[in-house]
Amino acid sequence: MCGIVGAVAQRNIVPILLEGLKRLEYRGYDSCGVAVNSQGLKRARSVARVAELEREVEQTGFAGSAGIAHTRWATHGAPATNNAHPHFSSGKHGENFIGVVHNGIIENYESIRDELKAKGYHFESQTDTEVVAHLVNDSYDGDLLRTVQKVVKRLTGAFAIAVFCKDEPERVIGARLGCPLIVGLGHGENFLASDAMALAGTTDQIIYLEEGDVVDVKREGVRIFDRDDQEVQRKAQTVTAYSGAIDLGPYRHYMQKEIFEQPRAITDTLEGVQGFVPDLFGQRAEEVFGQIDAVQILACGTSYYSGMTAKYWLESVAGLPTSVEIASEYRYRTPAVNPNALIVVISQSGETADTLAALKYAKELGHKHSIAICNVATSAMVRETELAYLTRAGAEIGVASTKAFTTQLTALFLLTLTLAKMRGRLSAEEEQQQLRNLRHLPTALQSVLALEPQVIAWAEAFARKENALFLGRGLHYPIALEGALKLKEISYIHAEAYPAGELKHGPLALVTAEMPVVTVAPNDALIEKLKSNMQEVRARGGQLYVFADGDSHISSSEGVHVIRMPEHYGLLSPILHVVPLQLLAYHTALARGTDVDKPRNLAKSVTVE
Ligand code: HGA
Repeated sequence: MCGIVGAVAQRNIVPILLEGLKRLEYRGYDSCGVAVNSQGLKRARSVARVAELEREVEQTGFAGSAGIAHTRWATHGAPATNNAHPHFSSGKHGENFIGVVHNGIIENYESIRDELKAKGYHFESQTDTEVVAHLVNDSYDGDLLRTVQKVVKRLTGAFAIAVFCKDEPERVIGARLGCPLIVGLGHGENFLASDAMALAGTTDQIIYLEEGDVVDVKREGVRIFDRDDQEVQRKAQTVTAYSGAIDLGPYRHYMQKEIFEQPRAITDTLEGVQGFVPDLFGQRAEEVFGQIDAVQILACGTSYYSGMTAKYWLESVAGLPTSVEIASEYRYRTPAVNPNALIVVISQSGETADTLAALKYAKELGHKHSIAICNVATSAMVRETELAYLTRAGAEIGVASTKAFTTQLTALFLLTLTLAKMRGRLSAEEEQQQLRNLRHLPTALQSVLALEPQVIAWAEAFARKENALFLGRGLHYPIALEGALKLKEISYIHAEAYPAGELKHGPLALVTAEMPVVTVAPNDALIEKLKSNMQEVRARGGQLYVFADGDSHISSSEGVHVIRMPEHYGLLSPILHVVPLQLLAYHTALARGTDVDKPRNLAKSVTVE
């Protein structure tokens, strides 16, 4: 989603701001802009890529030693130049007096806009952001820090902002509430960004601001104030995790690179795992796990599907009643609360706004225990849960999640077996067998990745379709859902997934010779049932594309195309079966010529509601 970069230095900071924006491109955006304070505020904005903005800036010889920059993913107002950030405010202090960039949503912007319009402020955009610029201008009392502290108390919603002022050329003020914002410390220069990745190569000394913080960024140092305006010290951390993440290596796209990184990502996620012990999840895990009698999973998108898969594991292996709910639904309803249910929040970034809000709501409702499954150690979600398991997928840049999903599944499997063991449902022998299976998983994944040429052959046919159905049963129904999501996200083909037994209750009406039906066919207890469902499709002329386990005796025939997977991998089979679906989506998108890493309308860390 939107990205913020800000800098105050002695040198020209425009290259740093633009480099920061490029590093944030992976989050997805529809427009971008940069502004500097150099004898007045100047800006350049574009609805094209950052590279285009850079060309524009080079041509105009734009330079300055304090500035702010932004990649926007529109929530209020179309992706258009006048809506791109930075937004400026002119008024009683003169032309272009205040400049603002903003991530998130100002919920009370309409009433503030009406008030400011009545005072004569002119609005150039349809964004909620512009009210912040005019409000700071209107409230300005000669000190930008004090003014921003006052202004943020009037704003409701979730936001991170960076603000600067024509009259205070060596200062940028940042503030966060509900959206991430970090400070980067340099030597005689300091920075702001929405994500440490933006500053990779500039500084690795990072301060993670806390909810309600306002920061005064100057060349000689930074001062941080909490929500009560008290000056506070926040510790800087050395953040090096991102170096190299942007290097594509031999791959054409980050998504392809990340699909092929999965064996490594799972190996890293399993590092140090010698058995299924509570300590893996935090010091208090043994005590917490001993008190729970159910599990409530909250997540969005792909993470929701990893949660759905975990439900099958948690109920059948650990014997724990498990509910899975989309976070944006849960946060607005009145659920019947079992305070002893463990809240499990799942998010790649750990900053997903809906999931964070659902976690907060669950705590307000009286849930006592929570755990985050997350890929970013410093994220809000990890800070706000009692326990955590960090996946070690490494930075995921492709908008369509791949390695984050399989490492989440790995973490959730560890959680399941740990709970099963504590509840006396895992023998020592089974524990050893499951550990062996986990350790062999990266190798098994390599043999699935070797199927890529066969998947490419299918992708040619899929690229000409506008619809596809995905079928799975049991543990692999969420995998069918994830396969359909991947295909729609990046190839824009309409894809739906159904539990195969549901076909006859409706979707069978869609099946014709034009409809490719992707079937996830592990050789598990449901295989015979699934074969009957496949017959139902064939009888209506549907074209089956089946990913069948090597030992499942499903072979190709007219209208039945089969790619043979390795032998059935038991409970961990979903982790293998999702990989060819990722490859199918990737190669279909490639054949259709879409922007694989930055699909239209989508963004990476979904930090707005
Ligand atoms: N509401 C602002 C910023 C949107 C945002 O943070 N997206 O991730 C706008 O629409 O410009």
